[in-house]
Amino acid sequence: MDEATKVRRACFAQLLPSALPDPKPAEAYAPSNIALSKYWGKRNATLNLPLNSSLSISLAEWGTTTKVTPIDGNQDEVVFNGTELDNHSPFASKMLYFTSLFHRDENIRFRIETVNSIPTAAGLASSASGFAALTQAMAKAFHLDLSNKTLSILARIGSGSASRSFWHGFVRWNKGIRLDGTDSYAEPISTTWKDFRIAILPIDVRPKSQSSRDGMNHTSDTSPLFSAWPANAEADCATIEQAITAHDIEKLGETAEANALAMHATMMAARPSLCYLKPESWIALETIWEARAKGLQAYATMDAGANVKLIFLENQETAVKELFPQANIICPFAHSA
Ligand code: 2P0
Repeated sequence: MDEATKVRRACFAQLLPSALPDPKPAEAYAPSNIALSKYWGKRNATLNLPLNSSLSISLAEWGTTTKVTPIDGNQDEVVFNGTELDNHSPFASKMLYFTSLFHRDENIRFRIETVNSIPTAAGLASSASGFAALTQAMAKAFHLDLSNKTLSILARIGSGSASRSFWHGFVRWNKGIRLDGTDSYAEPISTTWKDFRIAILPIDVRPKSQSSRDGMNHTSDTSPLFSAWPANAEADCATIEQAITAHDIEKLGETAEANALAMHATMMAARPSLCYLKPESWIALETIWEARAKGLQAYATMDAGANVKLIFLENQETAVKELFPQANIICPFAHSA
């Protein structure tokens, strides 16, 4: 067993009972999330421990449902959106590696069925909701009644952003300082903001050329601008949390947009340069900036891909739709009291 697997297994062992009962079939749903202040850079790559805290909004019914079923035979089975995958494909091998951290038993086999409710055409690949749903389904399969905090720690080991997908609404992932990561988990922010909206502008829905994991590592390893990022991002996270509590969309939007652009600046300064944004992304940004100069109150954020996401309130929805008829608008608090 390689060193990284030993370390990850030790973390799971700390949080799970030493003996697990026989698994049963189980299913779970987790929403995807968009970071308003980003996770970009790790203090520990084995456990996905971040250099800075981050803060996200969950995407309500846009997410992942995962069903795990124990099966006989000598092969696991992985199905994604109805298509049976080769177990050696990148998606299947990541899922199967993660389930093995749970059960630690060479002889247990699962069928893992993952369905994304996120329209493929929205170009929003989601390892966040995928790992969060899988973590929850595996916990249920082994009859474990784990807290969301524990689920968040376990899912983080699969993919950092998954730690934020156990709640609806706004969620903050605390970076933590411990070496074993037991203080690096997410927590919900108790503010409900009914008229808060997020829109996805699909720009390039093909798989990206470099994974976020590789892009993040390449940026922190080679970008001369990266040293300024963690403290800046930590401060943005705090400012955004204050803005949420105060329902201050201007402060929230301006800080989130600046945070995303700062993250992209660190990537562009990497050597060789990394740029996920496409000409159409820049056109969308120009359009937003021009409209904002004329009074539109909408702000942009971009992740490790070309798509642009908009942040605004319900009273700007008509104007946003006029400007971007292709926008997919999400109401993150539609179902909250
Ligand atoms: C975020 N992203 O905060 C940032 C912004 C992309 C840009 O979290 O290596 O897939 O699995 O921990 O979680 C994407 O990174 O990376 C991400 P790993 P992950 O949402």
